[in-house]
Amino acid sequence: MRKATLRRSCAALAAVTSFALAATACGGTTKEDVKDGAASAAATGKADPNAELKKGLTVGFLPKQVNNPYFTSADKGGEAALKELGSSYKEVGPSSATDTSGQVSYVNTLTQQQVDAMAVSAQDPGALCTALKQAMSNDIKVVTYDSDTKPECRNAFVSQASAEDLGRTEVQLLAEQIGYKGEIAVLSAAQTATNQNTWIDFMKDELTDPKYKDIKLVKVAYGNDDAQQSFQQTQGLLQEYPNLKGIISPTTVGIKAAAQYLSGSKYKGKVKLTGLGTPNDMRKYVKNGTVDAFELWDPSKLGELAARTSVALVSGQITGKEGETFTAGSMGEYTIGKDGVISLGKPTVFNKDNIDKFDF
Ligand code: RAM
Repeated sequence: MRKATLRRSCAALAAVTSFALAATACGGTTKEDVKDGAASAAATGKADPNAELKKGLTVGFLPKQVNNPYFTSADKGGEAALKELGSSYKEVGPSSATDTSGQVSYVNTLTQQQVDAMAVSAQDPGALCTALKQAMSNDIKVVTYDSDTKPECRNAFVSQASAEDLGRTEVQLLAEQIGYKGEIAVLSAAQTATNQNTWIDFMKDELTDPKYKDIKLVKVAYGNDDAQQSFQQTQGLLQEYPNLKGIISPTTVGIKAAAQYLSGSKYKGKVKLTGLGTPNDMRKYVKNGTVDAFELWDPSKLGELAARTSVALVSGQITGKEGETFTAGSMGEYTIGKDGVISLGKPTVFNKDNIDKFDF
């Protein structure tokens, strides 16, 4: 049987039976490219930094939500990098950021299709674990980007920035804007989102510093990365807390909807808003005085780094262990940190002075 046929029949077997059974029946030869660096890394469990980067791979991107402009931009970065590296890109994913079972099905689909690697932004830290472990046991490299799962359920996590920095700086930005006094609220994405929940934990910790003693976090609301729900949640916050002085929205969908609500209301410029948004979404609200400053990283660079990490893993240059290094093309050298985390870098703070320099 030719290897390509073997791959297909094993994938078909995996589709109708359990993955464990399929892997056994296929004698562990479900992938044809057991050679070069990847083979030596698999055999020794050690990274080979000099292994040649493989071409002709397929990397599947599975964002939290396909119709979210943030992920469109991130995944385009991944697509361009894969093209440059001579590999193929595909994107699958749910249209709602709260469709966790949909995400699980997409992981299984990518596994059945025997992609070489998948880059996943997890809607929930635990829900995808079993499916991701099955993917890894089928010799598929799993990278999370943007929003992580548990460390044992993936090979590496490509993080947008230090979660601690993001959580703390958002509180610092808002505290300055409201003069360190008053009630504040958070408008988040989905209640289960790993990335937002990690940032919110750091925000709460930052708020325990005595310099914020006159600031009170009154509520964390969830707009589920849905424009309409986020808009309504903002409206609800202001009805429930008429003395609210500020909102932090650590989601590009949430901050845009909150800005839209505030800019058309009597609260414009009075209730301060910061968080994570794209300069293109937020430009008009910065120019019309609704928003002073907010932050973000370049999503396309995040997608590019996820793609380059996936190819480096499949090629055996890295295995995901702390201390390993690799060169991510023109992005330069990256070192894998604790728990397999690779950090993109520092976010940018945008305000009226610099926002026109950015186009994403
Ligand atoms: C939304 C998503 C994404 C998050 C950004 C900031 O697009 O929730 O996961 O990283 O906002």
